[in-house]
Amino acid sequence: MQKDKVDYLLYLVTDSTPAILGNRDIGEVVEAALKGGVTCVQYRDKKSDTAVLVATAKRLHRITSRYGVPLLINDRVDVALAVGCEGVHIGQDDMDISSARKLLGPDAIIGVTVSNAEETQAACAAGADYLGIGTVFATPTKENTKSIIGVDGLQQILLQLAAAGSPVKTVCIGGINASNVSRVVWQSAGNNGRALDGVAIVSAIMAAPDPEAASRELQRLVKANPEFV
Ligand code: TZP
Ligand code: MG
Repeated sequence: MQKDKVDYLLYLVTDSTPAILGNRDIGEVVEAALKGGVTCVQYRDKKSDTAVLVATAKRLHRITSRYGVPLLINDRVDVALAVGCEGVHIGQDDMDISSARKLLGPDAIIGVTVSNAEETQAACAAGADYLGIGTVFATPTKENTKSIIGVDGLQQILLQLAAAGSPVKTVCIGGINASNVSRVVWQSAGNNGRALDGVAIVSAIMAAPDPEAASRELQRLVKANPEFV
């Protein structure tokens, strides 16, 4: 999979906790979301041990590969290497970007969470392929988040990237759902700013009674936005 062809439009981040996944099967929920139009999947599981992470990631990778969609692993460069999936998503407290790049190679996708100007500058300089910008809105899915940046904070970062002429791709994350996604995409681009490449979503897809329908509706809303034309 060529990483410059990756579509970040509707980026699903998984969650295996009972509050979100319940007793459903993660593979079935992810496959339903893929049928509904998810374009990128991040396997995020903060609790399971390494054996479960590797086994689940292998299974998810078989599923995402059938849809031609990349699978990224949250935090764990070793799991991504073991599975041979398309890349990782790392936070500010995880392995640094250049070490991850050294291990994964030039073709891997490396995404980084950023919430302010300094982190954005550093992630771009270190060669991140995309940025997960947030937390936009407070969300029960990630309670210990250090910074809620709002749509204004998101727009500031997009303006910074536009001013720098950066080629890095962008998604926003945190509390995004069908009721606010259009406004977030529209407002964050501002008048002469730069548009997001996509939106990253956990609960509005993973916890939806019908993840396929939820994904289809979110994709419709994002695509209807003139910023994405
Ligand atoms: N990083 C910032 S907020 C968040 C992550 C992983 C969780 C977003 O979850 P939701 O349910 O889409 O608000
Ligand atoms: Mg992390």
